[in-house]
Amino acid sequence: MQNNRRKFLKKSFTHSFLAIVGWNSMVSLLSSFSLHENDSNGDFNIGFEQKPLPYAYNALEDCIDAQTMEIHYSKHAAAYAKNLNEAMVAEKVQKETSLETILANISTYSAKMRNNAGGHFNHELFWQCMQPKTVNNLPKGNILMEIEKSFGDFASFKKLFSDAGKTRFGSGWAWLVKDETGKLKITSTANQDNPLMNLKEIEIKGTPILCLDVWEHAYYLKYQNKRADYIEQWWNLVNWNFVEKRLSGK
Ligand code: MN3
Repeated sequence: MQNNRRKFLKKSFTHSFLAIVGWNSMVSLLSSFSLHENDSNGDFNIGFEQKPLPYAYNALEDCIDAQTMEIHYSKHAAAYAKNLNEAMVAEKVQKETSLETILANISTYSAKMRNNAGGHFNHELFWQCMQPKTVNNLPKGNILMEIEKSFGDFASFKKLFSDAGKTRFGSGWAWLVKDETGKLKITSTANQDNPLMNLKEIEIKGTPILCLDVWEHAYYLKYQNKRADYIEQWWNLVNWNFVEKRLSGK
């Protein structure tokens, strides 16, 4: 009896409450509660989202097919962003902390943070490093000068960078970085590691200027086991204007 009476009172209270304040107010009241719930995590960074791709999924055909781009961006890379945000909350990372700062201190975080902070940073940079295919796609200006200064000529640079991608065992990335003295260097990293991470496995550290994803998910549908063919085609896509901006720190 007591229980039924309580239920009745609760029900009629809810009904009269809704009748007085109206459904819309109820909805906004509820959403303010859920906002408040998020606010209890408000000090933690939950803000790293994927930027929209700077081109359509099919814009990189015939070097990278549309299906590969769609799965790569909307499934693989999306998962890194989602898992990064989960790790941010779980590990109570302050909201203002930049991704670069996290990467520079990655040894103090979990494996989940390492894989997904790296995965998110690497892919966001990778999308920007590409543009629709250009015939005779070569660097010019400042970036060409710096490449020639560090590697002799563009052909030598291209071979060294391609080799870094081809010889990376398993999954990983090839990188052109600017080290702390401003010198350009080529390196590669395993899995979703990158040259910003403070880990002993990272042989060459520096600011990433250009990167190439050599995970099988980046090329397998079109190229199967022929990673070298994918890399050769990829050179047609490099957005040298963007690379130049990375070089000058813009
Ligand atoms: Mn990838």
